[in-house]
Formats: sequence, structure tokens, C-alpha cells
Amino acid sequence: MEDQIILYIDSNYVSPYAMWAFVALKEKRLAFALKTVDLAAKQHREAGYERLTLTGKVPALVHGDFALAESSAIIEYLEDVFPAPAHPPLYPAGAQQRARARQIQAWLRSDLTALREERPTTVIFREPSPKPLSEAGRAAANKLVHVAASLLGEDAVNLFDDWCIADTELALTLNRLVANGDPVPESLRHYVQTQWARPSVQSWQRREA
Ligand SMILES: N[C@@H](CCC(=O)N[C@@H](CS)C(=O)NCC(=O)O)C(=O)O
Repeated sequence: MEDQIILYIDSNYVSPYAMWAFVALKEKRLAFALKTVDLAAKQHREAGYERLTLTGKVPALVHGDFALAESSAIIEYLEDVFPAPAHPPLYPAGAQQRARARQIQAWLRSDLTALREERPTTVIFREPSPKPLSEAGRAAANKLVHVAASLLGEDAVNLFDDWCIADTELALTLNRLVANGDPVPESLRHYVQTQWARPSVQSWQRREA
């Protein structure tokens, strides 16, 4: 019998990191159970969850008797343990393209703090924010748009020849602006809309594992 897979996510379905791990599982065509963690009720601080994840963070993956937190570690683990061609790849084939995808992933997690604070993912999944961006928020938005436009040619719907997980991550980050009605060039809006229509992303929005 195959080891069971469980993904722990936030109960409000607004964690971008949880969404990226969920999309990775879906794109790999893996069956998994979803368990929700109520962050407001501090369920992630309960001893059992902290013991399981080491860090008490959401998302966390359980595969058999192995548990892992951190979305990037989860994504890399799935790619290692469920490789192509049996399971669709999460990364491009070439070493340089894989490296570029990982650069984008690491950058999205470590930079653009003002944008992440002023345009939380609730602007995508719940309702827009009426507040204009601060100077720091605008600077972060401009940097994101500049990097995305440099990577994506006019009318590109993927970063590379085929979809990869960095596309979902970049699209979600751009969607912090698009969904809120902040100015974004039309070609990037089209990229976001195309990425958002992927069945794996739609499944997250419909909350179905
Ligand atoms: N670097 C982590 C970030 C995970 C993270 O910050 N998750 C938030 C929810 S969006 C969380 O667990 N917050 C509870 C806490 O930090 O105590 C990842 O990529 O998985």
C-alpha cells in the first residue's frame, strides 16, 4: 500500500505558501487528504503540530511517517519523490532554467515585504483593499512588475516552454496587484488570468483536494 499523503493548510485558505504546496500536489496528480489549521485559534502552536512540523508553520506535508514544513522544501520533496515522467514535473528540465525558477521562488519569499503587507492575499481571495499603496509598497510593486516583464516576453503565458511551479508563485504575487485593481501592464494581467485558470489553482479556490 502506498504511503498516505496529508497536507496541512490554513483554515481560511489564504496562505500563499499553502496554496503553492497544494498546487504542487495537484499538478503531480497525487491523491491527498487536506487538514486545516486554525491560525487565529493558535492550533499551529499546539504541541502535536509543533512536534510534527518542528517550526509550527503552515503548510506542512505528511507522507507516511515523514513530516515536512516550508513550502519550498515540500515542493522540492515532491519533485524528488514523484519524478517525471510518471508524475508531471514541477520544474523545467534544463539546469539553468531550473535554477532561474528557484531564483524567482526564493526572491518572492524574501523580498517585496511592503507589497505583501499592503496587499495581503485576502485582496485576492476575499475583498480588495481600499488603501492606496505607500511609497514602499509602490516601489515593491514597480520592482515586481519590472522583474516579471523582463522574464516574460510580450504575451507569454509561462516563464519557460511549459508551466512550472514558479509560474503559480509569480502569478499569485502579481495577482496581489491585479485583483486589487492596482495598475499592471495588460500583458502581465493576461499572464495572471491564464495562470489563474489552471485547474490546480481553481481547485484551491473551490477548496477541493
Ligand atoms: N517560509 C514559509 C512561510 C510559511 C508561513 O509563514 N506560514 C504562515 C501562514 S501564511 C504561518 O504558518 N503563520 C503562523 C506563524 O508564523 O506562527 C513557507 O514557505 O512555507
